[in-house]
Amino acid sequence: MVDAEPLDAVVIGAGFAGLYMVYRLREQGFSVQGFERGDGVGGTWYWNRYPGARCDSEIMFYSFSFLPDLEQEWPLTERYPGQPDILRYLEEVASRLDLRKDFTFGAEVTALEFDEAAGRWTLRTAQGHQVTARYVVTAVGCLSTANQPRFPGADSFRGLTLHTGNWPREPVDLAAQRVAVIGTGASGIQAIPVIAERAAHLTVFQRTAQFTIPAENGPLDDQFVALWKQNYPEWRRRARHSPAGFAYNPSITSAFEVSAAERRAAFEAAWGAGGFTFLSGTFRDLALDEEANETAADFVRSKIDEIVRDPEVAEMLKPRDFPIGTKRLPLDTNYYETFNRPNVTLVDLKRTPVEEITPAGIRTSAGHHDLDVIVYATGFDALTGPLEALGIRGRGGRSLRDAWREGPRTYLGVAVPGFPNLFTITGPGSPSVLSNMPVSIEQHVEWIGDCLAWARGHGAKVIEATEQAAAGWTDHVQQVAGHTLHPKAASWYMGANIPGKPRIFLPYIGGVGNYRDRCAAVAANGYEGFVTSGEGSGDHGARPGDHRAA
Ligand code: N01
Repeated sequence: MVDAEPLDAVVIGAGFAGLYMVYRLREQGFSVQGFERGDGVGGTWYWNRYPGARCDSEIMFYSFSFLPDLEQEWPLTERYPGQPDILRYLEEVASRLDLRKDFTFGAEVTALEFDEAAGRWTLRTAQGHQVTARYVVTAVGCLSTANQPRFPGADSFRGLTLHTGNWPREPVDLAAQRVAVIGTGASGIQAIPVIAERAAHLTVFQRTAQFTIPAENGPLDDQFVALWKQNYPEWRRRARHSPAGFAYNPSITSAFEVSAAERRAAFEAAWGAGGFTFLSGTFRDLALDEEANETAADFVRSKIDEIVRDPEVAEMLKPRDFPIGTKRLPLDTNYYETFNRPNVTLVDLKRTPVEEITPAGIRTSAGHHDLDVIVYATGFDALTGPLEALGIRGRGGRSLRDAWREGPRTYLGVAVPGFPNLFTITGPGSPSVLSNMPVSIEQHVEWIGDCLAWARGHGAKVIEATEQAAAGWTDHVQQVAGHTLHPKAASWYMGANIPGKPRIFLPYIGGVGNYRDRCAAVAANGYEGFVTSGEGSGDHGARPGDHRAA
């Protein structure tokens, strides 16, 4: 399966990002081929099929803006779309744009090597494909490499072992099963209430209690949908220039500008309304000031007391280790309520850690739990994991893993010095996971498409971010994060969930709108921070002392 004719570009991944990138490049007249390890399109929504999987972005914002017909035709059924709906949406996009013919499915990229003399990449897959291309664009998602803890004895378990991020395509029947869920992040919090309704017994193994806010999911009113669709262009415009890719106005009031009673009323109203506006829509300083943050955290803890009948269980569920919002705030449907069910047990792993997994279940320091199914809801090696797994080798054969040993260094989260002609959609150092993903993905795809067209127009064989630009951007990403409470949490944003991973704040928290302006300015200044080389490029932007092979 060796492709002799070099391509202009390869795109890795067939989720929101990969589908749009392939379409965009094809429309721009580039020869492009997509590679996807799954057997179909969908990306995140292909792999995360666990019970209760649903998007925490409201459906009105969770779609492409560049398909106005589909935007009008697609039914906006419930407030938060479920995994099957989103997968159907992406399948429809792929059909309408005739994209499947441009992808190779079931193809896991294991090596990407840059040939400095030719200025091209060679891509290889585990299934034996090999192609060369001028450009590589990664569209591998930020949360696609599962974090699978290795407990002693794990392989001896005789029952079924599952991971939320890699759920089987065929239905899993949990009825009458004794199920364990390990992990209480956004995935566990979505899955636990649904599994509890199906399973004979559910044991939740919690290491760190998490804050969660009601989603208040439900059907959308016809009139609301009609009005929304009428005004779609304006909603989209606002989302693009907002802090997080939603068209809502953040609060401008400090938590301490109001009385304690008014504060409580504001939290109560936001809790009742459901969704992320609990933080951004109530008070402006919750992400910045510890005391202000504590007022919101206290409110959620008081809600746990109201909801959970057993005071001992309520106490175990109360988060106390980190400021609210510094680990991604999950949205839930009946999460705390689930612990009132007679068939649900909560185990605090900090008090009674897992000692081993046995053929029949899990043994903690307090005793053995007999189980038929173990569900790992233990998250991902976020942002860097999916990129490092591609086996990327840039200039001098240096691996990306090695280049990022101290943490990722990127320019705008989209390019990496030493890895020319490689572009990363929603890479580390971009708003990515702190934003509504389709908004950030569209911005990156369009920016990368324009950049490649510009490079082609300038006859460049190679375009590469400079060390200086990447160092400046990486510092800026850390500085902005340092103004918030985020670095205080041992979160996956900080790489803290993966043993040995450097502690560095991975996404860019400066806001989607600001980031977009910054990227636009870089483009307007002739792709400032990049150097090009090759026939006809006039070694555009090359700095003195820059002796790179063309
Ligand atoms: O993963 P997580 P997730 N032993 O890393 C625990 C997105 N998402 O899949 O906190 C025992 O948040 C870990 O404990 P601790 C969203 O961005 C989006 O839930 O590290 N426990 C934690 O409780 C989200 O943030 C949607 O102490 C272990 C849990 O496992 C991101 O995906 C829906 C452990 C992991 O939580 C990741 O969420 C779902 C161990 N060895 C997810 N290792 C949407 O709405 C880890 N844990 C679109």
